[in-house]
Amino acid sequence: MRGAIVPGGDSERSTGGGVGKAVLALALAVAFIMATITGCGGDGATIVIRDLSFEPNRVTIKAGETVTWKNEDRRSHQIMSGAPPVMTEDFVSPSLSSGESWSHTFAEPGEYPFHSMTGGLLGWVEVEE
Ligand SMILES: [Cu+2]
Repeated sequence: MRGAIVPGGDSERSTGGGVGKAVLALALAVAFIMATITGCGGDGATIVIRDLSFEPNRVTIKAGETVTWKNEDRRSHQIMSGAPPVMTEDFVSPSLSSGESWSHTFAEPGEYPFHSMTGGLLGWVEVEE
C-alpha cells in the first residue's frame, strides 16, 4: 500500500492524446512530490528496526494514520508505548522476529514515545490533527 497512492490518482482518467497524458503525468508527479515533502495525503509511516536502532526514531503522522514497525534486526523486538521507566498502555506489539512487521493506528493526536523491550531503543510518534 505505501507509496502507491497518489491523491486524486484514481479519479484521473484521460482518453486524450499525448499532450493530455503528459500534463496528467506532470500533475501526478507534482502531487506525489508534494505529498512526499509535506506529508499531506500521507498514509502513515514505516519505522525499520536495524542494528539496535529505530530508523527513523521520530515520525509525524496525522490522526487516523498507521505506523508500521518492520524488524530487520537479527534479534527479536517487542514494541511498547512509553519511555522507560515510564510505561504507558497505548500499544504493545507481540514479539517480532527478524523479518516480521507490526502496525498500529493512532486515532488521537499527541506525542507517543515508544521503546523496544530489547532495550536501548527509544523513539517517538507525533500525531497531528
Ligand atoms: Cu517496556
